[in-house]
Amino acid sequence: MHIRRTSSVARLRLSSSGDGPLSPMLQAARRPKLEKLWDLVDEYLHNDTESIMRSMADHFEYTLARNKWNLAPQSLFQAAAYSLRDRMIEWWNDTQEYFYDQDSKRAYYMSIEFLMGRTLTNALISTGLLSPYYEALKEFGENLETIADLEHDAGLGSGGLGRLAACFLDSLATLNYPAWGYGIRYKYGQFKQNIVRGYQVETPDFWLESGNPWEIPRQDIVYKVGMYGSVQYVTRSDGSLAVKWEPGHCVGAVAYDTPIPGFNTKNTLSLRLWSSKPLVDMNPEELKADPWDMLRQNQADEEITSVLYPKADSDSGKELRLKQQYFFSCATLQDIIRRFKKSNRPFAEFPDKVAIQLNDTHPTVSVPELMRILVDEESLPWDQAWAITTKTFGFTNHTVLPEALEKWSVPMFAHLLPRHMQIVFEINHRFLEEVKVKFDCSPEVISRLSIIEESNPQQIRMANLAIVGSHTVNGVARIHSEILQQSVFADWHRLWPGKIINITNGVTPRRWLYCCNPTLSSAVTKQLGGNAWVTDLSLLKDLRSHITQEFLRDVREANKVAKERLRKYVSKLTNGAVDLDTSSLFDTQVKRIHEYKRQLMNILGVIHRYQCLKALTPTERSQQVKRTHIFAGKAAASYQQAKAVIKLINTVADVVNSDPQTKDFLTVVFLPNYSVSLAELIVPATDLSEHISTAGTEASGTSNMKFAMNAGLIIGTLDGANVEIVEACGQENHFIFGATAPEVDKLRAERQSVAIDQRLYNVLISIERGDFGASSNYRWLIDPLWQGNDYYCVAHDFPLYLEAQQCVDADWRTPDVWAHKTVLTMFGMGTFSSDHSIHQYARNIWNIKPARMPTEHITTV
Ligand code: F58
Repeated sequence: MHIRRTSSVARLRLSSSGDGPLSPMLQAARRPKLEKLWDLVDEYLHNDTESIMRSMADHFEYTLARNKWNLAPQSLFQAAAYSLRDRMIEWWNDTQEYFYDQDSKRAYYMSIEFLMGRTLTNALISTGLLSPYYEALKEFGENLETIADLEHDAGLGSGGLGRLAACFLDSLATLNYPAWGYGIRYKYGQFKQNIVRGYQVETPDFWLESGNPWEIPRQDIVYKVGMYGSVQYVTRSDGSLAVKWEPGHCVGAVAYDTPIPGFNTKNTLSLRLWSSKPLVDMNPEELKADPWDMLRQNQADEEITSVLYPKADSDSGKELRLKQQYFFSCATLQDIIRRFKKSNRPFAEFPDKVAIQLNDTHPTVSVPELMRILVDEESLPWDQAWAITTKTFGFTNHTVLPEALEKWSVPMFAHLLPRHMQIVFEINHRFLEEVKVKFDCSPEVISRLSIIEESNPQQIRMANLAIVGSHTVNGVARIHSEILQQSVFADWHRLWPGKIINITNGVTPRRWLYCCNPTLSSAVTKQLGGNAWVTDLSLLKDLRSHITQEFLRDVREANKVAKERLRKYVSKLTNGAVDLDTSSLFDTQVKRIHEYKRQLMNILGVIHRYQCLKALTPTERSQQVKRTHIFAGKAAASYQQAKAVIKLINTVADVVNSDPQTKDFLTVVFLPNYSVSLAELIVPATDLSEHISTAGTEASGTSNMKFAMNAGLIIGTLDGANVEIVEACGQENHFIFGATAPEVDKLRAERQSVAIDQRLYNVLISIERGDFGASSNYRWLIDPLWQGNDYYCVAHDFPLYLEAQQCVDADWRTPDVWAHKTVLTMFGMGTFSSDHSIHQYARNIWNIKPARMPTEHITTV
């Protein structure tokens, strides 16, 4: 079979950087010369097993320069990745040309984090090339799963916010929306977590160690990013005064593109990540300086994109973070504007062609940056520039924790970005004037609304800037958006009713069900008579009314297969020391370690269970539900309380797993270095997952969705997306407990001291006694409980949590009841696909339409 492109696509192939055609003049100049080249480029690569083997062999020899004597273990993975990338590039180029041709409005998703995980298996499944690659590797005597395991996770994020961005890209591509992801190409991702004698020890995660075959460096796409310097006033030819920022130093932002394939569509999007590099010729005055100083400066420039979240405990660390944010915003806006300008439209039409989403406040300096470009460089009047800016940006909030709302000190900001500081003051001044005129606000309200906090030194409240600078603000689950409206951003909600909306998060069913749980997926496909559910998860609800015995059996079987896979992983990890009992109930809590997520309550509950088991006779013990408690998650390096929780979990694991009286009934494991690929292993193997944050603190949570989609039950509080999940799947199918958000508010307001339940008392005493090593390790955790200084309401919710766990045990003892609940849960998850969320962003915030590339231009010769 021979496949060719038609001339219409061939014409579009003339682009230089893949995201827009060359000017007609350049086209005319180049076309005759390169005719033969275009003829060859017009032909798509073939996808039969033999052609794939050929391309892998070519990459093996020519790209990687390998031969039979220097076969690195990674090389087959890399050869497979490069050959697949070739195929994705063809569709990526065509997609960009198609969007350009259609003159589509594009959405730009700006995120400081993208937690992509591994790419190979997902991309093979999306492109429909799994089977020929499987065969090709088999012909080479290799197994696809083994090869896929060699890929290093791209862990450019720390949690839900970054993983959400990755799920959204998958949905945007799958749903054929014209969109781009923009972020930073950190050299080091989130640190690697090692557990040494129970403690978390961080080492750098140099994820690029063996190269990154997915990315395409665009050394020709480099933008100049200025910083420091001063502001000059110049007179224009018409006599008006213009402001000009003269940066004191400039660095370069180089683009690295990663193709993002859609599932079952040829549309392929791009994630563009920026890397910093020195720009010596842009800083001529520095040329005179000492060469060693210049070298140090160059290194400092390269360091801007070195690590995700540089330590912010010093002024220089804080400045580096702000530098990252500005660097990212400045390069992204230049790129977006360059693309917009190709259409020769006036700037007034910018918001008709461009929607930019600020994923949390990290890219918010984009607001004054766009104003600077429009006012200072494009000479637009302020009001027009402001109208364009506010029609362009949307802002997503991901937290209600006051300590997580970003602020930058005015002196530091003004030093790094003097012109932006002026612009922020001007935005604030005009905004507050408008508020005073239009609304009858008290001085207290005005001071809360102000972008500038009048502290010493003054601070810029980035959330306030993002709200003022955007047309729509959204929370990420219903309860979270209500809290934003009624409490965190209540003043704004009164000022601009309707501006704060909700779009509940979702997760991609491609990665989080279809790819990570093939056995369960096959069962669903069999039941529905096809795999349309992979792109339309709402089809699952049709299955709720006729649950067959066969399906229940299939679900149990899938769970068994996944548990066995996890058992093998843990056994290998622990050199055979821990052999999980796959017939036990797998109870899992995997997420960032944070006080509000209350891993502490979970492990205290485990200690209570251990104490109960110890108090029983051997016969009584043998009648108890066998359990495996699985934990994973990283603690921020400077977060003492979270690190103490990790130490406690590991020590409890040591004690419990080696106690001959209990070890057959209770196992505890802490799996180090939680990552996307580890989650893919854990999620399908879990019977019960814990989402037990203090009500009103977790914005949404997304792992709750992953577990439920994989037919796992939830023990949880009425917090974040749990509320909507149990509403959709039936509260009776889950184990909901604890104070509600209003009750938590009340507890805190009344400063009620909660009496310590006898069971909690026994657990705390046992920790004090040193049953789990020196109690001094855990002072951070237990003293606040003894002292009634229990902000996250652990003591209040503990007894309720234990009761909920008893209900879990009761249901587990009746396997039919349990199985029904798991299936009803899975079938209720239709609206928690990120596809559902993305459709809402597209309709309610971005106003963009799908643009699916027609595939008729592929002709078979
Ligand atoms: C998370 N936020 C929320 N922040 O905690 C979670 O409820 C939500 O489901 C998810 O966003 C997606 O909306 C989150 O991951 C961060 O990682 C912060 C980044 C900046 C430093 C502090 C953590």
